[in-house]
Amino acid sequence: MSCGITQNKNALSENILKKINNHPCYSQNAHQHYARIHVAIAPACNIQCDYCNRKYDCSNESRPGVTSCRLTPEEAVKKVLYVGGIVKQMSVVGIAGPGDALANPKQTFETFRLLKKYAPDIKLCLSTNGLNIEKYIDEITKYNIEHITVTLNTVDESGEIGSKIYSWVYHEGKRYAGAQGAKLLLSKQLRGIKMLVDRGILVKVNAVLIPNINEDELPKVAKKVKELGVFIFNVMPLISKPEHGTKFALNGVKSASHKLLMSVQEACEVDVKLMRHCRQCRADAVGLLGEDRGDEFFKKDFADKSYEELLNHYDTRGRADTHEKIEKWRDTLSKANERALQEEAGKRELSSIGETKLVAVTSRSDGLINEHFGSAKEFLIYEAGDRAIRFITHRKVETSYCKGPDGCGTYVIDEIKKALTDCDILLTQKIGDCPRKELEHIALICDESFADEPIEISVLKAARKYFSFEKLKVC
Ligand code: CLF
Ligand code: SF4
Repeated sequence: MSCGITQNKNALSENILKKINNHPCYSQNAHQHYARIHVAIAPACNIQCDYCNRKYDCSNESRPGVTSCRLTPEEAVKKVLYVGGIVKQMSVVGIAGPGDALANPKQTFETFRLLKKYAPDIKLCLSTNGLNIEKYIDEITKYNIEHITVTLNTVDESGEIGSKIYSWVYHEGKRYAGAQGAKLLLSKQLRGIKMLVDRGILVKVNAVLIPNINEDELPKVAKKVKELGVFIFNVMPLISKPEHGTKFALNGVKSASHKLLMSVQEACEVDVKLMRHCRQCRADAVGLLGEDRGDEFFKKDFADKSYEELLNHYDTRGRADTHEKIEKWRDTLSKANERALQEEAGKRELSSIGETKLVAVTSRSDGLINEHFGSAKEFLIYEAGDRAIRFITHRKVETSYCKGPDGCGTYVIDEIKKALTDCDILLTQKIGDCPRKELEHIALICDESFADEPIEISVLKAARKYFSFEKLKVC
Protein backbone atom coordinates (compact mmCIF):
# COMPACT_ATOMS: atom_id res chain seq x y z
CA MET A 1 0.00 0.00 0.00
CA SER A 2 1.28 3.44 -0.88
CA CYS A 3 0.83 4.91 2.60
CA GLY A 4 3.10 2.28 4.07
CA ILE A 5 0.42 0.66 6.22
CA THR A 6 0.78 -3.10 6.22
CA GLN A 7 -2.27 -5.29 5.77
CA ASN A 8 -3.70 -6.59 9.01
CA LYS A 9 -2.01 -9.92 9.57
CA ASN A 10 -4.87 -11.10 11.77
CA ALA A 11 -7.61 -10.32 9.25
CA LEU A 12 -10.89 -11.45 10.73
CA SER A 13 -13.19 -13.95 9.09
CA GLU A 14 -16.59 -12.84 7.74
CA ASN A 15 -18.27 -14.87 10.45
CA ILE A 16 -16.42 -13.10 13.27
CA LEU A 17 -16.91 -9.69 11.69
CA LYS A 18 -20.64 -10.38 11.62
CA LYS A 19 -20.65 -11.37 15.27
CA ILE A 20 -18.76 -8.30 16.47
CA ASN A 21 -20.19 -5.74 14.06
CA ASN A 22 -22.73 -4.32 16.53
CA HIS A 23 -21.13 -5.36 19.81
CA PRO A 24 -19.91 -2.15 21.49
CA CYS A 25 -17.18 -3.90 23.49
CA TYR A 26 -15.81 -6.35 20.92
CA SER A 27 -15.64 -3.71 18.18
CA GLN A 28 -14.01 -0.34 18.79
CA ASN A 29 -15.82 0.99 15.77
CA ALA A 30 -19.24 -0.10 17.05
CA HIS A 31 -18.98 1.54 20.45
CA GLN A 32 -19.93 5.03 19.35
CA HIS A 33 -23.11 3.74 17.74
CA TYR A 34 -24.47 0.74 19.67
CA ALA A 35 -25.48 0.46 23.30
CA ARG A 36 -25.43 -2.26 25.95
CA ILE A 37 -27.61 -2.97 28.94
CA HIS A 38 -26.43 -4.85 32.02
CA VAL A 39 -29.01 -6.61 34.13
CA ALA A 40 -27.93 -7.04 37.74
CA ILE A 41 -29.39 -10.46 38.47
CA ALA A 42 -26.31 -12.20 39.89
CA PRO A 43 -25.68 -11.22 43.54
CA ALA A 44 -23.42 -14.05 44.78
CA CYS A 45 -19.78 -14.81 44.09
CA ASN A 46 -17.62 -17.91 44.54
CA ILE A 47 -14.27 -16.17 44.97
CA GLN A 48 -13.01 -13.11 46.82
CA CYS A 49 -10.89 -10.73 44.80
CA ASP A 50 -9.07 -8.25 47.01
CA TYR A 51 -10.13 -5.37 44.74
CA CYS A 52 -13.81 -6.11 45.23
CA ASN A 53 -16.34 -5.17 47.83
CA ARG A 54 -19.72 -6.41 46.65
CA LYS A 55 -21.56 -3.62 48.38
CA TYR A 56 -20.07 -1.96 45.30
CA ASP A 57 -20.22 -3.30 41.74
CA CYS A 58 -18.11 -6.20 40.54
CA SER A 59 -14.71 -4.72 39.75
CA ASN A 60 -14.29 -7.25 36.93
CA GLU A 61 -16.78 -5.38 34.82
CA SER A 62 -17.71 -2.24 36.63
CA ARG A 63 -16.44 0.84 38.26
CA PRO A 64 -17.15 1.10 41.95
CA GLY A 65 -20.61 2.37 42.77
CA VAL A 66 -23.55 0.61 44.29
CA THR A 67 -25.83 -1.39 42.03
CA SER A 68 -29.00 0.54 42.53
CA CYS A 69 -31.40 -2.14 41.34
CA ARG A 70 -31.13 -5.92 41.70
CA LEU A 71 -33.60 -7.81 39.56
CA THR A 72 -35.20 -11.23 39.20
CA PRO A 73 -34.81 -12.87 35.76
CA GLU A 74 -38.37 -11.91 34.82
CA GLU A 75 -37.86 -8.29 35.91
CA ALA A 76 -34.56 -8.24 34.02
CA VAL A 77 -36.19 -9.33 30.77
CA LYS A 78 -38.99 -6.83 31.24
CA LYS A 79 -36.40 -4.14 31.77
CA VAL A 80 -34.62 -5.14 28.54
CA LEU A 81 -37.91 -4.92 26.61
CA TYR A 82 -38.77 -1.59 28.18
CA VAL A 83 -35.36 0.01 27.72
CA GLY A 84 -34.90 -1.53 24.24
CA GLY A 85 -38.04 0.28 23.06
CA ILE A 86 -36.48 3.60 24.08
CA VAL A 87 -32.74 3.07 23.55
CA LYS A 88 -33.20 1.57 20.11
CA GLN A 89 -29.47 1.33 19.41
CA MET A 90 -29.21 -1.21 22.26
CA SER A 91 -27.74 -4.36 20.73
CA VAL A 92 -26.47 -6.49 23.60
CA VAL A 93 -27.54 -7.64 27.06
CA GLY A 94 -24.75 -8.46 29.48
CA ILE A 95 -24.78 -10.14 32.85
CA ALA A 96 -21.84 -8.65 34.67
CA GLY A 97 -22.55 -8.82 38.35
CA PRO A 98 -22.80 -7.50 40.90
CA GLY A 99 -21.42 -11.00 41.73
CA ASP A 100 -20.39 -13.65 39.21
CA ALA A 101 -22.79 -14.69 36.43
CA LEU A 102 -21.87 -18.38 36.73
CA ALA A 103 -22.01 -18.40 40.53
CA ASN A 104 -25.72 -17.64 40.01
CA PRO A 105 -26.53 -20.17 37.27
CA LYS A 106 -30.27 -20.39 37.93
CA GLN A 107 -30.83 -16.65 37.53
CA THR A 108 -28.35 -16.30 34.66
CA PHE A 109 -29.72 -19.08 32.46
CA GLU A 110 -33.36 -18.29 33.23
CA THR A 111 -32.69 -14.70 32.12
CA PHE A 112 -31.08 -15.91 28.89
CA ARG A 113 -33.90 -18.41 28.27
CA LEU A 114 -36.50 -15.65 28.55
CA LEU A 115 -34.44 -13.29 26.43
CA LYS A 116 -34.18 -15.81 23.62
CA LYS A 117 -37.95 -16.12 23.72
CA TYR A 118 -38.92 -12.45 23.95
CA ALA A 119 -35.98 -10.53 22.44
CA PRO A 120 -34.30 -12.86 19.93
CA ASP A 121 -32.74 -9.90 18.10
CA ILE A 122 -30.45 -9.08 20.99
CA LYS A 123 -26.95 -10.44 21.60
CA LEU A 124 -26.22 -12.30 24.83
CA CYS A 125 -23.05 -11.64 26.76
CA LEU A 126 -21.74 -12.61 30.16
CA SER A 127 -18.78 -11.96 32.37
CA THR A 128 -17.25 -14.44 34.79
CA ASN A 129 -14.21 -15.14 36.91
CA GLY A 130 -14.00 -18.47 35.06
CA LEU A 131 -14.29 -20.89 37.98
CA ASN A 132 -17.54 -22.46 36.73
CA ILE A 133 -17.23 -22.37 32.94
CA GLU A 134 -16.52 -26.06 32.64
CA LYS A 135 -19.49 -26.91 34.87
CA TYR A 136 -21.95 -24.90 32.77
CA ILE A 137 -20.47 -25.25 29.30
CA ASP A 138 -23.53 -27.11 27.98
CA GLU A 139 -25.97 -24.41 29.13
CA ILE A 140 -23.71 -21.72 27.68
CA THR A 141 -23.83 -23.49 24.32
CA LYS A 142 -27.55 -24.19 24.59
CA TYR A 143 -28.50 -20.52 24.91
CA ASN A 144 -26.15 -19.51 22.11
CA ILE A 145 -24.21 -17.03 24.23
CA GLU A 146 -21.74 -15.77 21.66
CA HIS A 147 -19.64 -13.48 23.84
CA ILE A 148 -18.01 -14.36 27.14
CA THR A 149 -15.57 -12.36 29.21
CA VAL A 150 -13.25 -14.12 31.63
CA THR A 151 -11.17 -12.18 34.13
CA LEU A 152 -7.64 -13.58 34.25
CA ASN A 153 -5.25 -11.55 36.38
CA THR A 154 -2.28 -13.91 36.41
CA VAL A 155 -1.01 -17.09 34.79
CA ASP A 156 1.54 -17.74 37.54
CA GLU A 157 1.36 -21.49 38.11
CA SER A 158 2.93 -21.32 41.56
CA GLY A 159 -0.13 -19.43 42.79
CA GLU A 160 2.10 -16.84 44.46
CA ILE A 161 0.83 -13.82 42.50
CA GLY A 162 -2.74 -15.12 42.66
CA SER A 163 -2.49 -15.43 46.42
CA LYS A 164 -1.86 -11.66 46.56
CA ILE A 165 -5.04 -11.03 44.53
CA TYR A 166 -7.57 -13.60 45.79
CA SER A 167 -8.36 -14.13 49.49
CA TRP A 168 -10.26 -17.34 48.83
CA VAL A 169 -11.86 -19.53 46.19
CA TYR A 170 -14.97 -21.57 47.01
CA HIS A 171 -15.42 -24.74 44.98
CA GLU A 172 -17.61 -27.85 45.41
CA GLY A 173 -18.41 -27.03 49.04
CA LYS A 174 -14.84 -26.26 50.08
CA ARG A 175 -13.00 -23.00 50.61
CA TYR A 176 -9.40 -22.75 49.37
CA ALA A 177 -7.14 -19.92 50.52
CA GLY A 178 -3.77 -18.51 49.39
CA ALA A 179 -1.75 -20.19 46.65
CA GLN A 180 -3.92 -23.30 46.76
CA GLY A 181 -7.03 -21.30 45.86
CA ALA A 182 -5.19 -19.30 43.19
CA LYS A 183 -3.85 -22.47 41.53
CA LEU A 184 -7.30 -24.06 41.50
CA LEU A 185 -8.83 -20.93 39.99
CA LEU A 186 -6.14 -20.68 37.31
CA SER A 187 -6.54 -24.30 36.23
CA LYS A 188 -10.32 -23.86 35.93
CA GLN A 189 -9.93 -20.59 34.03
CA LEU A 190 -7.53 -22.05 31.46
CA ARG A 191 -9.64 -25.16 30.90
CA GLY A 192 -12.79 -23.06 30.70
CA ILE A 193 -11.36 -20.59 28.17
CA LYS A 194 -10.18 -23.44 25.97
CA MET A 195 -13.62 -25.06 26.04
CA LEU A 196 -15.29 -21.80 25.05
CA VAL A 197 -12.86 -21.18 22.19
CA ASP A 198 -13.29 -24.76 20.97
CA ARG A 199 -17.04 -24.15 20.78
CA GLY A 200 -16.61 -21.05 18.64
CA ILE A 201 -17.55 -18.58 21.38
CA LEU A 202 -15.79 -15.22 21.18
CA VAL A 203 -13.84 -14.87 24.38
CA LYS A 204 -12.61 -11.59 25.77
CA VAL A 205 -10.15 -11.74 28.64
CA ASN A 206 -10.10 -8.91 31.16
CA ALA A 207 -7.21 -8.37 33.51
CA VAL A 208 -7.19 -5.90 36.35
CA LEU A 209 -3.88 -4.04 36.35
CA ILE A 210 -2.79 -3.91 40.00
CA PRO A 211 0.30 -1.75 40.57
CA ASN A 212 3.26 -3.65 42.05
CA ILE A 213 1.33 -6.92 42.04
CA ASN A 214 0.70 -8.02 38.46
CA GLU A 215 2.07 -5.27 36.20
CA ASP A 216 4.99 -7.47 35.03
CA GLU A 217 2.71 -10.47 34.83
CA LEU A 218 0.22 -9.07 32.31
CA PRO A 219 2.43 -9.46 29.20
CA LYS A 220 2.66 -13.15 30.17
CA VAL A 221 -1.12 -13.25 30.47
CA ALA A 222 -1.33 -11.66 27.00
CA LYS A 223 0.91 -14.41 25.57
CA LYS A 224 -1.20 -17.12 27.14
CA VAL A 225 -4.39 -15.48 25.94
CA LYS A 226 -3.05 -15.44 22.39
CA GLU A 227 -2.06 -19.10 22.66
CA LEU A 228 -5.58 -20.00 23.80
CA GLY A 229 -7.22 -18.30 20.81
CA VAL A 230 -8.92 -15.55 22.81
CA PHE A 231 -10.43 -12.83 20.61
CA ILE A 232 -9.42 -9.72 22.53
CA PHE A 233 -7.56 -8.73 25.71
CA ASN A 234 -8.63 -5.87 27.96
CA VAL A 235 -6.32 -4.39 30.59
CA MET A 236 -8.45 -2.60 33.17
CA PRO A 237 -6.66 -0.21 35.54
CA LEU A 238 -7.36 -0.85 39.22
CA ILE A 239 -9.56 1.85 40.72
CA SER A 240 -8.83 1.92 44.43
CA LYS A 241 -10.28 4.42 46.89
CA PRO A 242 -10.57 4.05 50.67
CA GLU A 243 -14.34 4.58 50.52
CA HIS A 244 -14.70 1.40 48.40
CA GLY A 245 -13.74 -0.60 51.47
CA THR A 246 -11.81 -3.24 49.52
CA LYS A 247 -8.87 -5.11 51.05
CA PHE A 248 -6.53 -3.44 48.55
CA ALA A 249 -7.83 0.05 49.28
CA LEU A 250 -7.62 -0.50 53.03
CA ASN A 251 -4.04 -1.79 52.63
CA GLY A 252 -3.00 1.23 50.59
CA VAL A 253 -2.75 -0.41 47.15
CA LYS A 254 -3.04 2.52 44.75
CA SER A 255 -5.07 2.93 41.55
CA ALA A 256 -3.16 2.28 38.33
CA SER A 257 -2.05 5.52 36.66
CA HIS A 258 -2.65 6.47 32.99
CA LYS A 259 1.09 6.16 32.44
CA LEU A 260 1.32 2.65 33.86
CA LEU A 261 -1.74 1.56 31.89
CA MET A 262 -0.24 2.83 28.63
CA SER A 263 3.09 1.12 29.20
CA VAL A 264 1.49 -2.20 30.15
CA GLN A 265 -0.84 -2.00 27.14
CA GLU A 266 2.18 -1.38 24.95
CA ALA A 267 3.93 -4.45 26.33
CA CYS A 268 0.84 -6.65 25.92
CA GLU A 269 -0.04 -5.50 22.41
CA VAL A 270 2.96 -7.31 20.96
CA ASP A 271 1.07 -10.56 21.35
CA VAL A 272 -2.64 -9.90 21.25
CA LYS A 273 -5.38 -7.62 19.99
CA LEU A 274 -6.22 -5.16 22.75
CA MET A 275 -9.50 -3.60 23.76
CA ARG A 276 -8.75 0.02 24.55
CA HIS A 277 -12.21 1.53 24.86
CA CYS A 278 -13.52 -0.25 27.98
CA ARG A 279 -15.39 2.04 30.40
CA GLN A 280 -15.39 -0.30 33.43
CA CYS A 281 -19.16 -0.14 33.55
CA ARG A 282 -21.51 -0.66 36.44
CA ALA A 283 -23.35 -3.96 36.80
CA ASP A 284 -26.58 -2.13 35.90
CA ALA A 285 -25.23 0.17 33.17
CA VAL A 286 -27.44 1.26 30.27
CA GLY A 287 -26.57 3.13 27.06
CA LEU A 288 -23.52 3.81 24.94
CA LEU A 289 -20.26 2.89 26.68
CA GLY A 290 -19.35 6.53 27.23
CA GLU A 291 -22.65 7.33 28.93
CA ASP A 292 -24.68 5.80 31.69
CA ARG A 293 -28.43 6.16 31.44
CA GLY A 294 -29.11 3.65 34.23
CA ASP A 295 -30.76 6.22 36.47
CA GLU A 296 -33.39 7.06 33.82
CA PHE A 297 -35.18 3.72 34.28
CA PHE A 298 -37.01 2.48 37.37
CA LYS A 299 -38.54 -0.87 38.32
CA LYS A 300 -41.96 0.74 38.54
CA ASP A 301 -41.73 1.57 34.81
CA PHE A 302 -41.71 -2.07 33.68
CA ALA A 303 -42.14 -4.62 36.51
CA ASP A 304 -45.97 -4.67 36.51
CA LYS A 305 -46.44 -4.46 32.74
CA SER A 306 -47.49 -7.54 30.78
CA TYR A 307 -45.16 -9.12 28.22
CA GLU A 308 -47.66 -8.27 25.51
CA GLU A 309 -47.58 -4.59 26.41
CA LEU A 310 -43.80 -4.61 26.65
CA LEU A 311 -43.35 -6.42 23.34
CA ASN A 312 -45.39 -3.75 21.59
CA HIS A 313 -43.26 -1.11 23.22
CA TYR A 314 -40.03 -3.01 22.34
CA ASP A 315 -41.00 -2.70 18.69
CA THR A 316 -38.64 -5.17 17.01
CA ARG A 317 -39.36 -3.63 13.61
CA GLY A 318 -38.58 -0.08 14.76
CA ARG A 319 -35.37 -1.31 16.37
CA ALA A 320 -34.33 -3.04 13.14
CA ASP A 321 -34.98 0.22 11.23
CA THR A 322 -32.79 2.12 13.68
CA HIS A 323 -29.99 -0.42 13.28
CA GLU A 324 -30.26 -0.14 9.51
CA LYS A 325 -29.91 3.64 9.74
CA ILE A 326 -26.90 3.23 12.01
CA GLU A 327 -25.26 0.94 9.47
CA LYS A 328 -25.87 3.48 6.67
CA TRP A 329 -24.37 6.22 8.82
CA ARG A 330 -21.34 4.05 9.65
CA ASP A 331 -20.83 3.54 5.95
CA THR A 332 -20.91 7.28 5.26
CA LEU A 333 -18.61 7.92 8.20
CA SER A 334 -16.14 5.31 7.12
CA LYS A 335 -15.88 6.89 3.66
CA ALA A 336 -15.44 10.35 5.21
CA ASN A 337 -12.70 9.06 7.50
CA GLU A 338 -10.67 7.81 4.53
CA ARG A 339 -9.14 4.92 6.49
CA ALA A 340 -7.23 7.34 8.69
CA LEU A 341 -7.53 4.89 11.59
CA GLN A 342 -5.13 1.93 11.58
CA GLU A 343 -5.79 0.00 14.75
CA GLU A 344 -2.71 -2.18 14.75
CA ALA A 345 -0.18 0.26 13.31
CA GLY A 346 3.10 0.98 15.04
CA LYS A 347 4.80 4.41 15.21
CA ARG A 348 6.68 3.85 11.91
CA GLU A 349 3.42 3.12 10.13
CA LEU A 350 1.68 6.13 11.66
CA SER A 351 4.44 8.63 11.00
CA SER A 352 7.04 9.21 8.31
CA ILE A 353 9.59 10.07 11.01
CA GLY A 354 8.51 7.57 13.66
CA GLU A 355 7.29 10.33 15.96
CA THR A 356 3.67 10.81 16.90
CA LYS A 357 1.44 13.20 18.84
CA LEU A 358 -1.42 12.59 21.27
CA VAL A 359 -4.74 14.14 20.29
CA ALA A 360 -7.67 14.36 22.74
CA VAL A 361 -11.24 14.57 21.43
CA THR A 362 -14.61 15.34 23.00
CA SER A 363 -17.49 13.36 21.52
CA ARG A 364 -21.04 12.53 22.63
CA SER A 365 -21.68 9.81 20.03
CA ASP A 366 -21.94 8.93 16.33
CA GLY A 367 -18.20 9.18 15.63
CA LEU A 368 -18.31 13.00 15.53
CA ILE A 369 -16.59 15.80 17.45
CA ASN A 370 -19.91 16.89 18.88
CA GLU A 371 -19.40 17.69 22.54
CA HIS A 372 -18.52 21.01 24.18
CA PHE A 373 -15.39 21.02 26.29
CA GLY A 374 -17.42 22.32 29.25
CA SER A 375 -19.69 19.30 29.42
CA ALA A 376 -17.11 16.60 28.64
CA LYS A 377 -16.50 14.04 31.35
CA GLU A 378 -14.32 11.89 29.18
CA PHE A 379 -11.75 12.41 26.46
CA LEU A 380 -10.92 10.01 23.64
CA ILE A 381 -7.17 9.86 23.13
CA TYR A 382 -5.63 9.12 19.72
CA GLU A 383 -2.03 8.73 18.68
CA ALA A 384 -1.46 10.52 15.39
CA GLY A 385 1.28 10.82 12.80
CA ASP A 386 1.19 12.28 9.31
CA ARG A 387 0.24 8.93 7.74
CA ALA A 388 -2.45 7.54 10.03
CA ILE A 389 -3.83 7.48 13.55
CA ARG A 390 -4.80 4.90 16.14
CA PHE A 391 -7.06 4.92 19.16
CA ILE A 392 -5.12 4.66 22.41
CA THR A 393 -7.54 5.01 25.31
CA HIS A 394 -10.16 7.22 26.88
CA ARG A 395 -9.72 9.22 30.05
CA LYS A 396 -12.50 10.04 32.45
CA VAL A 397 -12.75 12.94 34.85
CA GLU A 398 -15.10 13.00 37.81
CA THR A 399 -16.39 16.49 37.15
CA SER A 400 -16.79 18.33 33.89
CA TYR A 401 -15.41 21.87 33.60
CA CYS A 402 -18.88 23.38 33.51
CA LYS A 403 -21.23 22.21 36.27
CA GLY A 404 -24.42 23.40 34.59
CA PRO A 405 -26.78 26.11 35.87
CA ASP A 406 -26.54 24.98 39.52
CA GLY A 407 -22.77 25.16 39.64
CA CYS A 408 -22.29 28.33 37.62
CA GLY A 409 -19.13 30.20 38.51
CA THR A 410 -17.39 27.15 40.02
CA TYR A 411 -15.01 26.01 37.34
CA VAL A 412 -12.36 23.48 38.24
CA ILE A 413 -9.88 22.42 35.61
CA ASP A 414 -7.04 20.79 37.56
CA GLU A 415 -8.37 17.25 37.13
CA ILE A 416 -8.73 17.78 33.37
CA LYS A 417 -5.22 19.25 33.12
CA LYS A 418 -3.86 16.19 34.89
CA ALA A 419 -5.77 13.83 32.58
CA LEU A 420 -4.54 15.61 29.43
CA THR A 421 -1.07 16.54 30.56
CA ASP A 422 0.72 14.40 27.94
CA CYS A 423 -1.61 15.41 25.08
CA ASP A 424 -0.61 17.85 22.32
CA ILE A 425 -3.93 18.86 20.75
CA LEU A 426 -7.54 18.99 21.94
CA LEU A 427 -10.30 18.84 19.33
CA THR A 428 -13.63 19.93 20.71
CA GLN A 429 -16.92 21.33 19.50
CA LYS A 430 -16.62 24.53 21.58
CA ILE A 431 -14.33 25.88 24.27
CA GLY A 432 -14.32 29.21 26.12
CA ASP A 433 -11.36 31.61 26.43
CA CYS A 434 -10.78 30.91 30.13
CA PRO A 435 -10.30 27.13 29.90
CA ARG A 436 -8.34 27.59 26.66
CA LYS A 437 -5.87 29.86 28.51
CA GLU A 438 -5.66 27.42 31.41
CA LEU A 439 -4.85 24.57 29.02
CA GLU A 440 -2.03 26.62 27.51
CA HIS A 441 -0.21 25.95 30.81
CA ILE A 442 0.11 22.31 29.80
CA ALA A 443 1.00 23.34 26.22
CA LEU A 444 -2.26 21.95 24.88
CA ILE A 445 -3.44 23.39 21.55
CA CYS A 446 -7.25 23.72 21.57
CA ASP A 447 -9.01 23.65 18.22
CA GLU A 448 -12.74 23.93 17.56
CA SER A 449 -12.45 24.20 13.78
CA PHE A 450 -13.29 20.49 13.44
CA ALA A 451 -16.61 20.84 15.29
CA ASP A 452 -19.21 18.27 14.17
CA GLU A 453 -16.72 16.66 11.78
CA PRO A 454 -15.87 12.91 11.76
CA ILE A 455 -13.33 12.20 14.47
CA GLU A 456 -10.74 10.06 12.73
CA ILE A 457 -9.99 12.14 9.65
CA SER A 458 -10.05 15.29 11.81
CA VAL A 459 -7.43 13.87 14.16
CA LEU A 460 -5.18 13.10 11.22
CA LYS A 461 -5.72 16.54 9.66
CA ALA A 462 -5.10 18.29 12.98
CA ALA A 463 -1.80 16.44 13.48
CA ARG A 464 -0.71 17.46 9.97
CA LYS A 465 -1.92 21.04 10.54
CA TYR A 466 0.05 21.65 13.72
CA PHE A 467 3.10 19.46 13.28
CA SER A 468 5.17 19.50 10.18
CA PHE A 469 6.54 15.99 10.24
CA GLU A 470 8.85 16.67 7.30
CA LYS A 471 10.29 19.69 9.12
CA LEU A 472 10.88 17.58 12.20
CA LYS A 473 12.77 15.13 10.04
CA VAL A 474 15.15 17.86 8.79
CA CYS A 475 15.74 19.08 12.34
FE1 CLF B 1 -21.25 -5.92 29.25
FE2 CLF B 1 -18.86 -6.88 29.30
FE3 CLF B 1 -20.59 -7.87 27.64
FE4 CLF B 1 -19.65 -5.49 27.23
S1 CLF B 1 -19.24 -4.48 29.27
S2 CLF B 1 -20.71 -7.96 29.83
S3 CLF B 1 -18.48 -7.36 27.19
S4 CLF B 1 -21.78 -6.05 27.17
FE5 CLF B 1 -17.58 -3.57 27.89
FE6 CLF B 1 -18.22 -2.42 30.12
FE7 CLF B 1 -15.70 -2.79 29.55
FE8 CLF B 1 -17.20 -4.82 30.15
S5 CLF B 1 -17.09 -1.52 28.43
S6 CLF B 1 -16.70 -3.15 31.49
S7 CLF B 1 -15.76 -4.67 28.44
FE1 SF4 C 1 -16.04 -9.35 43.05
FE2 SF4 C 1 -16.32 -10.13 40.57
FE3 SF4 C 1 -14.13 -10.88 42.01
FE4 SF4 C 1 -16.50 -11.93 42.54
S1 SF4 C 1 -15.32 -12.17 40.65
S2 SF4 C 1 -15.07 -11.10 44.04
S3 SF4 C 1 -17.88 -10.21 42.18
S4 SF4 C 1 -14.67 -8.79 41.35
